[in-house]
Parts: sequence; structure tokens; C-alpha cells
Amino acid sequence: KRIVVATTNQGKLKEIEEILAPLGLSVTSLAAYPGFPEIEEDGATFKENAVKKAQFTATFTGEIALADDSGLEVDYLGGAPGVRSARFAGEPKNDAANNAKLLRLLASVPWEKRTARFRCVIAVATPNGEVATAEGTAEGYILTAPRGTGGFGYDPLFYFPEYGKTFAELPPEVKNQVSHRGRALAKLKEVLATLLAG
Ligand code: ITT
Repeated sequence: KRIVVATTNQGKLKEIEEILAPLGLSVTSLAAYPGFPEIEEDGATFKENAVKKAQFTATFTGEIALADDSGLEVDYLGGAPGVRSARFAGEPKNDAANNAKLLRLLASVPWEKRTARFRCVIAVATPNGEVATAEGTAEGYILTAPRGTGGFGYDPLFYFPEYGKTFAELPPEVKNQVSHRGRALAKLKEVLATLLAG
């Protein structure tokens, strides 16, 4: 059975492939569909954006599609960057610029007020219009300087207290077990198995 992962983010794609590996699916990505248009992420919520990306991709490709919309919510910033996480520092998307902006905005903020969480909504859609979603979160703190080289995006700044490490310092399989993405996908595994059996 085949599934298309509707993302242009290589970091996400790698993690989703690793998490889905035990299901024995044939996972393709948008790279297999030349001419695939850019989908505007204009939703107010992660869920709206995830559903939009999954439904469009299922319709365009005629395959079951899985999309991930995710981001970082920083309490001191009232939940920003949130759905705007990928473009926090403007166009084009730039992880280094996003991280620099986050450090700047939190420069004088004490440790106990640097709480944050990653949130991820995964949507799975079929070409005939079925859709299922699940959400996962991971709670942590924003450091004052980056640590670690793994993962992607805000990972070097995201300290995960349960392991005393940033997400960029965790081995990939450990991040995948505890991350917002890992948790959302774990919730969807049964739905996925059912859809793919049909
Ligand atoms: P697609 O829409 O093509 O999937 P994108 O990068 O634009 O790619 P989003 O709109 O969902 O995806 O933005 C998610 C951003 O949130 C991403 O660019 C990172 O900056 C951040 N993010 C999400 N999950 C993360 C993780 O596990 N570790 C670090 N940063 C993450």
C-alpha cells in the first residue's frame, strides 16, 4: 500500500518515514510529483492547514496522503510563532533566522518564563474525501543558546526536561518517541492501518 507524505520539509519527511517504517508502507514524497504546486498555508489553526495540505495532495495525486502542520508555541510570546513558525523571521523560510529572532525576543526573559511547546497535527486524506486527524504536543523550555546538531528547525533551542537535553541532542529514535510528531502519528496508526487495509 502506498502513501504520499505531503511535505517539502526534509526534516519532517525523514522523521515521518522513520516513524511509519514499522507499518511496511511504500512512502513517496512530493518529489515524486513534478509540477506539484505550492499550497498556501492560510489556515488559523494547525488542523486547518494539515487538512488542507492532505486533501489537496490526495486529490492531486490520487493516492492516500499524509500531511503535517506543526510549530512552536512560546508562552511568553502569547503562543507565537505558532502556525507561523516556518516563516517567523519572514520569507523565505529560514531556520537560522527564525532561531535568531526567537533568542532576541526572549533575551531578558528568565528561565521559569521560557516555557514552550511543540504542537503537531497530522492529517490523512483519501482521494474520495475521507479525512482523519490527530494532534500531539511536547512541553519544554527555550534555551538562551543552541545545543546539539540533530533534528531541524527550533530543535537546538528546545530543552526537553524529561531527558535533560534539547531535541537536537536526542538520538532520532528517541526524539521520535517523545516528540509532538511521534505522539500525533502514534494516535493515527490504527486509523492508518484501517484506511490502508481498505
Ligand atoms: P510543509 O508545509 O511543506 O510540511 P513547513 O516547514 O512549511 O513544511 P509548517 O508550516 O508545518 O511546515 O512549519 C513547521 C515549522 O515549525 C518548521 O519549519 C519548524 O520551524 C517548526 N517545527 C515543527 N516541528 C519541528 C520539530 O520537530 N523540530 C523543530 N522545529 C519544528
